[in-house]
Amino acid sequence: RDSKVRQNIWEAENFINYKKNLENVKIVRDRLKRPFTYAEKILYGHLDKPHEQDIERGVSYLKLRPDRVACQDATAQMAILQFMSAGMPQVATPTTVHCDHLIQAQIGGPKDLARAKDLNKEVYNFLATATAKYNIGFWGPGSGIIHQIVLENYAFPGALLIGTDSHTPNAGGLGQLAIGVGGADAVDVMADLAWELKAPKIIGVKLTGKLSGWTSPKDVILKLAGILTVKGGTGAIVEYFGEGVDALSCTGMGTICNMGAEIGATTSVFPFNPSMEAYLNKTSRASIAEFANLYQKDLLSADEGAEYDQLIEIDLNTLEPHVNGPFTPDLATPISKLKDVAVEQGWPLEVKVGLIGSCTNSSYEDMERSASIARDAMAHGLKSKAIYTVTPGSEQIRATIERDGQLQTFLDFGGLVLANACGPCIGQWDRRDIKKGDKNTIVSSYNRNFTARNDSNPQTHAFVTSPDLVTAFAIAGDLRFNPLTDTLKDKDGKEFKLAEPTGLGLPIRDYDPGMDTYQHPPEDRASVVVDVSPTSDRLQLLTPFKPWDGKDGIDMPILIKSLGKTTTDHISMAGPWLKYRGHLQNISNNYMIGAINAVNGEANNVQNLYTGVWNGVPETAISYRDEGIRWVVVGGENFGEGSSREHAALEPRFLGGFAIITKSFARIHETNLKKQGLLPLNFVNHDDYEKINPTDVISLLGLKELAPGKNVKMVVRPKDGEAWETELSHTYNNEQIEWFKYGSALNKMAAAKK
Ligand code: MIC
Ligand code: SF4
Repeated sequence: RDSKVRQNIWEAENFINYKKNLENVKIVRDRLKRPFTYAEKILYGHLDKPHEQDIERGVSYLKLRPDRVACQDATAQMAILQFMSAGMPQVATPTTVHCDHLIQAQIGGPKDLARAKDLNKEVYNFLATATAKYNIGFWGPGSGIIHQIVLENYAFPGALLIGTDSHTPNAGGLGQLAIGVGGADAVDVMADLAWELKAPKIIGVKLTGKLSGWTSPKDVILKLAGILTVKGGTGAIVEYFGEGVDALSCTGMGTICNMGAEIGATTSVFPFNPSMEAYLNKTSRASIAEFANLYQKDLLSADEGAEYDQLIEIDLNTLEPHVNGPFTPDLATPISKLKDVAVEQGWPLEVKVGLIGSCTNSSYEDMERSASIARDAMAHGLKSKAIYTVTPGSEQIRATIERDGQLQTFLDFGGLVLANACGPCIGQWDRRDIKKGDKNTIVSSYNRNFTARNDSNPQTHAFVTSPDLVTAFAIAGDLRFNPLTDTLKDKDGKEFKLAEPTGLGLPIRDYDPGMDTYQHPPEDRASVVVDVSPTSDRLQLLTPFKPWDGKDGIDMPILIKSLGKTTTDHISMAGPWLKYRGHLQNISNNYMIGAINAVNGEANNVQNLYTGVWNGVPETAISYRDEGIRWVVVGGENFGEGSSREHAALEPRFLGGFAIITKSFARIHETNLKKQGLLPLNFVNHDDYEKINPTDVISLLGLKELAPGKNVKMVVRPKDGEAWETELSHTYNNEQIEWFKYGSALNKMAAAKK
């Protein structure tokens, strides 16, 4: 148990710290004297100060020391720009950057990749040089999607990882606690500060029975999303256990953890088990598996009698395949009901496009199962009726399925193999089969399906489900098709039923690594020059925000009162805007353009309170800012749900916003707002949201006395009529209040260094 085992095959200097982790757990156990869940062991094992840390689930802020940081290209730009302002020679915690979000799907893998390399040259060059300079591992375009690469290379049981992407929890499939954060949080850890997380509650999900037939791991999380809804996991870690766990593949567990992001969970995790061992062995990490086995009982699983804050049981024997959507990932419909519901709801019945792969579902097992369905259809003379796209999660998966034949099957089936990248999942999709505004249905094996996400068409009804079902729908071309009960007609008009999908969890031979896409930081880093052109429209160095002037916010206009769901895709749209992720000024022109104005039910059309002029949201914000007028935003429930993109917080700060007042926030977005020096506040009384008119002005009083647990006084002054007063709550602790006072967390960090 004392051996030195490397964390991965890429970094010779980083070792696994089980011994230290276990010592920490013992310290905390002596203090709390109770059994721990697995997630708690990982958290407490990574405490900065286990002796003195306050620990109350759902209450205390934990100070943690993560093992590593991972960033994807769309968020890494801003993270690295912030890290550069911190003025450190290199990162203090092992970090990698992954190029996956900026590749647009158009005509197929190799050509799309070449096009992306050309279009994004400046950004890739910035990331390649900055990573080299600051001692960060760099996975270039074509290497694959961050979460797949992390699972294949960096994740290990018992580790704590933070990643600047909300689907970082994918690595929970390998027993790691992997948490999505904003870039500013990542910068703290890169700069050797402890990372802060509100001690999560733990939701236990007990799996019994065994999956079979058309049901797959994805259905566990689709079902759970239906039970818990998009905010049911807020402030909690979902920890799986029970005998049903052992029959799942490691990548299947990854899928379940990945989409835990859609229920707002801090992360999701499975205890170390034989499937993880098998996966580690197959991915050249047998020594880690062996080492983990030595710690399985005391560190890498829950204690007997561990208590959960909430308990849910799912019986895999009776679990049906599910299809979730449209427009929200928690609208879960079991396949047996889908036909009726779809007709009743008037969802377009023709399936136009089936998309498999993405970070959620692109394992060898997923590919093999879908290929088995495609082969069966082709044996009956059928091909895909719908457009069918395949997104391998990594170059390793692509190369392996090319070698083993599944890729050829997809091509024969009529499929289009896209680059190893996010592609249509994040709106990087040059879709041409329909016109913008046409009502239509697409079905994917992805995780998210917010309005307009994939193709910028608000009329696209996007459903998420398993790759198996996507493939079946693509063959039938109809959303009413239930492969468990319905027949298809073969080429001679004879009826037949598709055979149940089959497939190995892992390839028989070792994975084929494919092309070499990894750049290790060089020995001589001092001489590396990082270029940011002052005239670039894609990259812009950051200027520190001004500190708080010590004054209350008085009579501030409401930039927009947003109606209904306000996700990060509404606040800072992706797709075409991804190209400005390194340029704060340019990307700010998309602020809230997808949000619906409560006044007129329209997107991106708000009225300037003082001039009466109707204009876009960013334009109106800029006109307030340039007049020196601070403004607020009013919003509803789970505001900022979805992505980790901190642009959704940087933009309102850059545009002169002061406070964001909502019924509730999604975790990452709330932290991002605090870090950038905005005030995220919540209505104590949810009815106040209704009471506020967008033409009212808002005062926030007593901010000098802002303190943990103490509500903020808000006075609302309507245009005509009496002013009224109410209270807003917040989740600030003392240190975070400093971020507000300094103008941002980064300003605070810079001040501390002086
Ligand atoms: C997403 O799935 O929405 C993204 C794009 O991966 C985001 C990150 C981003 O906006 O850059 C996420 O999930 O955090
Ligand atoms: Fe990329 Fe989609 Fe995964 Fe986000 S959810 S990392 S956009 S594949």
